[in-house]
Amino acid sequence: MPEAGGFGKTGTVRYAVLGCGSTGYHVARELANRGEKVLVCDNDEARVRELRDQKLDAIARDIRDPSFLSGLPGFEIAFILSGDHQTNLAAVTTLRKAMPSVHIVARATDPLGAGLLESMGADLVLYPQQVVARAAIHQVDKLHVAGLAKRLHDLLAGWEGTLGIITHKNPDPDAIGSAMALAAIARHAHPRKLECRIFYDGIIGHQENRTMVNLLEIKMERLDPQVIQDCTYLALVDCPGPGMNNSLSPRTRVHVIIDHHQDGHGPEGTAFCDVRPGIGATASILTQYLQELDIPVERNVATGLLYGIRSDTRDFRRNVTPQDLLNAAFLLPLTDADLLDQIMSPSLSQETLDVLGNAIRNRRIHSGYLFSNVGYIHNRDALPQAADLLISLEGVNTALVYGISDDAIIISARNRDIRLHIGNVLDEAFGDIGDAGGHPNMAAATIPLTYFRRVKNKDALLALVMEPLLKKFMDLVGIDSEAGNGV
Ligand SMILES: [Mn+2]
Repeated sequence: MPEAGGFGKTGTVRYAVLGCGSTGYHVARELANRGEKVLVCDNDEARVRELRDQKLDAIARDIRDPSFLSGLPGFEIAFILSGDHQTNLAAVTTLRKAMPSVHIVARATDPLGAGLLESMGADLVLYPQQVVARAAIHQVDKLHVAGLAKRLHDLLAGWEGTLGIITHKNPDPDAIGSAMALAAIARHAHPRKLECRIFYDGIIGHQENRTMVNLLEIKMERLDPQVIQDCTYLALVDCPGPGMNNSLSPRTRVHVIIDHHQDGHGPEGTAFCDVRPGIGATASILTQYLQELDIPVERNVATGLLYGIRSDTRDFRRNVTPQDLLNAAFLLPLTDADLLDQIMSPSLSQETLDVLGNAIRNRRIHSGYLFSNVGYIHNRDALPQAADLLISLEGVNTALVYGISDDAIIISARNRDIRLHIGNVLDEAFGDIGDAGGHPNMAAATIPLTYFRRVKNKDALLALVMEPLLKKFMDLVGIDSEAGNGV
């Protein structure tokens, strides 16, 4: 058996392709085309001559033979690609023993053989049939998105008048960035005949979101029923339907829906609907459209979209998919890095600081659950920030922060217990009396005060209402609310 150190006497190459049938040949050719030095071994002398004729560095060796490495130059990465399972298994065994640090990619001839190759020391096992299936599905997905983008573009190109783009209530960067991008697509499709206006309701509360709107010079108007009358067409971004996280009546006819939330899909008659719960941000979907349509992306639109993807995925740490990363990579060179930096590091408002302070001070922890009452709040966007902060506390798996505004009780929840879907729990606990739901790891609920709006002492009202609500929540997740001692 040759020593690992014995290689390299005749020079070193980076890659070796061991077993050179059609799969091996394609890998060797691809590497050679990239200018890489590749060593090829095959036991068929005639095949070796053929490969040499094609300017490949080929040597006749039977890779089943435990001494096949003797006299070969050293290499760092080996592709073991013959069409025979026993041959590949023998080669993996020999190679792993002789060259412990070499990186081994081996071909399986059936799914069962894959495990065996791995157990003998292959770092990566490829089963070509599966590789082909995945590539085919990836291509079909890409075709599907290209088709969607084109359909949206064609639709917009046929419209004249005003397109009202509506974000969800209290819009976040994903909603705002997506609205900007949809307006850019509409401008491209129909530059003179279709005017775009962006609407929102609630407030743009988070200091970073306000900075985004100011620095990117986004014109956003308040949504009121009268203005909606002025629009020829309506589009919803980052919310799944009329009346779902926006103040439209559920019967409002909307023409375009683009979203990534789980619940709901476009009502009948929606001209264009793309709701993809699998993806990390609506801004990701819009980025795909811009890419597929080959529309030049303006600096402020690219910056808005990238900020949308980053903030919805909490900087690529939450609900992120490979597609989100690809889209972010596409946007990065088109963005204004200084501007993004300014948006992401705005000054903290006094009120936000107070809410964070209250949330920290009033926290109560029970069996890994943290509850905190922040009392009366003016700016509801401080609440998710408080929840984000408190979930990072040691020993806390789930954080529920709640407060009261002039017209609603607001709950913001974060969760890192994988057995719990906090969105579903909030929906079950509060869905019958308000708007509640979200993702497995983040969720929110808004419970309107209706008749109790006029109650002056909001703090007392909050304590009164929350007691049975928290009990219901605790019963659902299975903590003993009695032992919780007034949690
Ligand atoms: Mn979103």
